[in-house]
Amino acid sequence: MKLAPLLDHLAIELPSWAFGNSGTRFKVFGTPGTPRTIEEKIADAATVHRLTGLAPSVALHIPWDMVDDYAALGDHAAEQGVRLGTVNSNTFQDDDYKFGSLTHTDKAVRQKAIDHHLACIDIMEAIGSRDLKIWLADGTNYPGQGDIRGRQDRLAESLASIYQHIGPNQRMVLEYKFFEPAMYMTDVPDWGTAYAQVSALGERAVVCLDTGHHAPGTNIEFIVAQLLRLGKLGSFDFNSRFYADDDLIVGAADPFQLFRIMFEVVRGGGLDPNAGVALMLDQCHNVEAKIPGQIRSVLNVQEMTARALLVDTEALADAQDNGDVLGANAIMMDAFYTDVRPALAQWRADRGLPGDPMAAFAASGYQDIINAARVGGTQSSWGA
Ligand code: PSV
Ligand code: MN
Repeated sequence: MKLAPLLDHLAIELPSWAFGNSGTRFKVFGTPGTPRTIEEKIADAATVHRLTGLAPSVALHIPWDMVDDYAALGDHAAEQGVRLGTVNSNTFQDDDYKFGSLTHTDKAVRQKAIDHHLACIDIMEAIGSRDLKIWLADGTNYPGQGDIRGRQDRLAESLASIYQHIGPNQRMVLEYKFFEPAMYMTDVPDWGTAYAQVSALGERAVVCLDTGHHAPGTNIEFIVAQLLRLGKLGSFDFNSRFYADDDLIVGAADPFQLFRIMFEVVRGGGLDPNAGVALMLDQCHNVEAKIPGQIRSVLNVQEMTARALLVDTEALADAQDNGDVLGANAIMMDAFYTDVRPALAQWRADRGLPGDPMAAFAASGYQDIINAARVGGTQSSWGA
């Protein structure tokens, strides 16, 4: 089974917020060992990387992960064997943003949101981060509440103000989501809107596809293929969903969908190191253990990527050209049904990694150590 070299390029960024507590509007459960600081979140993320070799970077969320000294934070990450990655902005937890941030009718509020992004760009410079990821909670709950067209215009203007400050080696990545917290419409609901907005800005503005941000039944791999074709697929936020934006472990709800997505990523050259497609998790672990939750997630992405790499693309093209519908479908399914786990255990062994990272974490005693050490202080939360 030939998985290298493409599989060797797989790098999945972990979100700092996955290590904090999270929940629903009904309850956020506290958990022993939950990090109180970004340094502790980074230590947990580094543990995932040490055991899997798959997660060399950690995304920050500002202001949740604000520190006084970003260079020192970068050094701390490097000491742990990881680096700092995407900077995620946050314009959804301030009273001023009740009726929008970058789309707000009040220029002062728009400027405040723009300034927040400029502060994020300063942080990116300090830590050598490439991507500024923008997910907006902006939208409306009732028909007539806002002027749909005017909000698009203001969004375009605000994004342009931010984009001017994006450095030559940096990118703006715009994420779409079809509902929530706004329920009637969001201002960036779909890939088409994100694509239209970033295309108006320039080359260094691209789209983030969050797998949980689509209506049920959406053919996400089609969107992947299209954005790659257009050169605008900047990043993934991986997670899985049964109902809404569930933020569950990627590949848990629908492994076949993850396989189909990774097949299109491979097909579109998205795994090539120069493709500029950042793979990230965007998940919350409400009831399951967080560090194993992240380990399981990166392993799921690796496993479905490996299966996607097994598709016999020559035979597939042949079957497609000859109108062999069932033959073509069988080629896809053969790859999907291949158990790649032994080959991946070998892949890990060849690289000095534990064959079974989940078992290795359980045996490591790391959880007991952090449970004992992280007492007092305030546990981090999504939405801290
Ligand atoms: C909210 O839906 C969300 O999960 C978005 O997907 C962002 O990427 C993430 O929060 C962090 O802001
Ligand atoms: Mn996301």
